[in-house]
Amino acid sequence: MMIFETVKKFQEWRNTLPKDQTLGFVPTMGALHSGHESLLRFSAHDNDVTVLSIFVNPTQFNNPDDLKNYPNTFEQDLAMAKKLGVDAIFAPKDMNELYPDQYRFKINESEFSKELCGAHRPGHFDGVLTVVMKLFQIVQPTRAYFGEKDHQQLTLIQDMVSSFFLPVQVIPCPTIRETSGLALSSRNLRLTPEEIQVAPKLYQTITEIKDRDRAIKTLKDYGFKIDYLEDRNHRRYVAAALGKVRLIDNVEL
Ligand code: PAJ
Repeated sequence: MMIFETVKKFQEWRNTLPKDQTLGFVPTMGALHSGHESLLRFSAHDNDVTVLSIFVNPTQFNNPDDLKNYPNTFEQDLAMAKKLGVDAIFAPKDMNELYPDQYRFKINESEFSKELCGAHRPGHFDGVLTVVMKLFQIVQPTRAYFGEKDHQQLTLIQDMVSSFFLPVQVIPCPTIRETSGLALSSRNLRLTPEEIQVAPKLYQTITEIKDRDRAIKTLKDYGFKIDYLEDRNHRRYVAAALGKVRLIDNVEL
């Protein structure tokens, strides 16, 4: 398994791959769990070569504490990648590697990116779309794998790909959950033992209580601080904080 920290070294390797080989790409911010693992398995199944990227992208964090506290389990991540047959990891250590322009150029979507998570995290989706665009240019994947866990992100990336005629197929992958229903997330590592007991109520409530106002009240009673709970396009989206940890989830209605 190859590990690259610079764009140049990665591109040199990319250029050695035969043109007729398919390349599957899984972009992540590390602290890998079974959700990421499932994306990597889909990619390895569908493609000749699988590339994983690990980069905690500063431009998508509107909260400096969230960035500072983002979990880092790099050695474990390497072990998981190796076990799953990942061919190469692109893991730039330095922000300048991906932002030689100091973020002077960015992708800005003007509608859906301003709603739901975008309304509560100003600039978040500009950061996500910009880094994914950069990664697509560097990695040049045939297929790229994204989780439905971040459904708004997935939708915006699909729309960006079609708007800019990017030659990549975006493959949506189902949300992986604990048996309790809690969606796996790197941020779950930061929940206290008490919060871990309450966290599954998020999924249970949005699936079991159809009435929106009652669902919101129930979550508040459990101690969640709600950012939003909205039903649209046959899907229910929720973001809520438990202590210092912000959780998101969504289900098909
Ligand atoms: P990250 O949160 O590390 O997630 C990487 C990918 O794993 C995303 O496509 C996400 O939807 C998926 N994922 C996370 N938890 C999942 C779960 N429980 N089940 C299925 N898939 C899951 O999303 C990002 O990183 C970043 O915004 C990124 C796209 C890498 C851009 O920086």
